[in-house]
Order: sequence, then C-alpha cells, then structure tokens
Amino acid sequence: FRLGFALRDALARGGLHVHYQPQVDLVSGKICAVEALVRWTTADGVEVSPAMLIAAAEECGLIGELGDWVLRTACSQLVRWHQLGFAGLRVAVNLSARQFSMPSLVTDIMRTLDEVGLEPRFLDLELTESVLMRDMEHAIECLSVLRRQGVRICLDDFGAGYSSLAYLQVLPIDVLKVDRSFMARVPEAANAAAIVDAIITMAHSLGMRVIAEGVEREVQCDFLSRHMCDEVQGYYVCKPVPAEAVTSLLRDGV
Ligand code: G
Ligand code: G
Ligand code: MN
Ligand code: NA
Repeated sequence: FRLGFALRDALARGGLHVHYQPQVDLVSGKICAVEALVRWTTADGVEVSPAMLIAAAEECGLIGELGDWVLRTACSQLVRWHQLGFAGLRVAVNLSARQFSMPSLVTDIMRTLDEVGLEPRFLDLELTESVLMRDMEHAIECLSVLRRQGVRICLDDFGAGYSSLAYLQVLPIDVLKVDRSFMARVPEAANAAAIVDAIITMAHSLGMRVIAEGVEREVQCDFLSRHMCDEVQGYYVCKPVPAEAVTSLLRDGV
C-alpha cells in the first residue's frame, strides 16, 4: 500500500510512461499498429513491473485513473503520429479485469477518444480470456457497444488460459493474439507449429485476424507468413520502445 501512495503521486505529478511495441502487417511489411505498454519508475528510481503496477492500482482503486491515463496518453500520441503523416496507424491498449468490470467503462473510453480527437476505428482494446470469462453477459454487452462504435476487440494471450473455445461463438472478437508461449517452440516443435497453424485457420474461418506475439526469430516470421498469419509482434521486429523511437521506425521502416 506504500505503492498506492506512490502511484497516486505518480498520476498527479509524473513518473509514468508509455512504451510502444510495433505490430507489423505480414502482407505490406509495414508497421500497422503499436501496443501501448505502461512503464513506471518511482521517485526513488525503482522500476515497478507493469504486472505489479496494475495489481497495485486494482488494489488501491486507482485502476480507473491509471487506465484512463494510459488510454489518453496512447491516443494523444497516435493523433500526433497521424499528424506526422502516418495516417492508418492504430494503437492497442490493454484492459485489466477490474477496469473492464467498471460500469462506466464504455462511456469513459468514448469520452477520452472524443477529448483527444481520435476516431474509435483507430483503437484496439486487448483483453485476456480470463477477463472476459468473469462475466460473459457484461462482456458481450460492453464489447458489442464498443465494436459498433468501430473499436477493434483483441483477445490477448490466446490459448494460454484454461478456457474453452465455446465463448468464441458468442463474444464479438475481431483479432486473436496467439500467446507467445506457443511461438517459443515454433517452427522447430511440430506440435506447437500445428497448434499455431490451426489457430490461424480457425480464426480466419471465424472472420477474425491473427497476430502472433513473441516473434523473436526470422524463421518464425517465415513460418507465419507461409501460414497466412496477418500480423507479427515481438523482439524480432522491435521491443517496446519510447514514442520517439517508434517515430524513427515509422520514418525509416523496420
Ligand atoms: O510490458 P511487459 O511489458 O512487461 O508487460 C507485462 C504485462 O503487463 C503484459 O501482460 C501487459 O499486457 C500488461 N500491461 C502493460 N501495460 C498495461 C496497461 O496499460 N494496462 C494493463 N491492464 N496491462 C498492461
Ligand atoms: O501480455 P501482453 O502480451 O500484453 O504483454 C506483452 C509483454 O510481452 C510485454 O511484457 C513485452 O515486453 C513482452 N514481449 C514482447 N515481445 C516479446 C518477445 O518477442 N519475447 C518475449 N519473451 N517477450 C516479449
Ligand atoms: Mn497485450
Ligand atoms: Na499478450
């Protein structure tokens, strides 16, 4: 709970940052989106991991404020990139469980988009299976409204949890992000490769796009291209970096 005080201070006075990790479209070879990943260095210089930060924010009732700060920062930055001429670029923002369960979530998101002047179609929201499974009716309701506004819904860490595939029939989802634990063994391990291939085929049959996470090597990229994966994200392309570094990559290519 010392973290709670420090976080309140950081929200008021600074110390929080957002890094961005590019997602590359395998057809065009260009950066099509960036995932916003929060970073926090406390006043005494300690780097707090995002997992701890999110957990602390949820405990202290600050997740609404933190989530809005990340969304606002990422969307404002995207507007600047659009102004620099990178017109089609999108931004992906993660939502935590408590954040997703807040009744004001949809209106908060729409208000922030409106205030920073970003069209909803440029925003991707990333949610994990476990976040969505907690309250399926709430999830269907919220996601349907957001999606009607043009926001793209991404299922993060797909395949890593213990959930069934049944919810893919009822939840409005646009994108599957294949969990990086599969990628670690692709293409060498035949079973991991078969699973990734099957996920891509299934997603496309359901009208969804596929992003492979944790892509660290060229052979993985080649495998994913051949198997019609839509986008890749991972250290092979770029690690999460500050906005200025993304601007250079957008100018010069990855
Ligand atoms: O960035 P890595 O950079 O270490 O991120 C670790 C975890 O923290 C990931 O699971 C990521 O989804 C989560 N995370 C990073 N930034 C945010 C954020 O702004 N909001 C939420 N809810 N999770 C985040
Ligand atoms: O859970 P989520 O996918 O939102 O979190 C992204 C996390 O994955 C961040 O911590 C980020 O630093 C990490 N990450 C991004 N690319 C790679 C990669 O190629 N390999 C590994 N091991 N981690 C990655
Ligand atoms: Mn994510
Ligand atoms: Na993920």
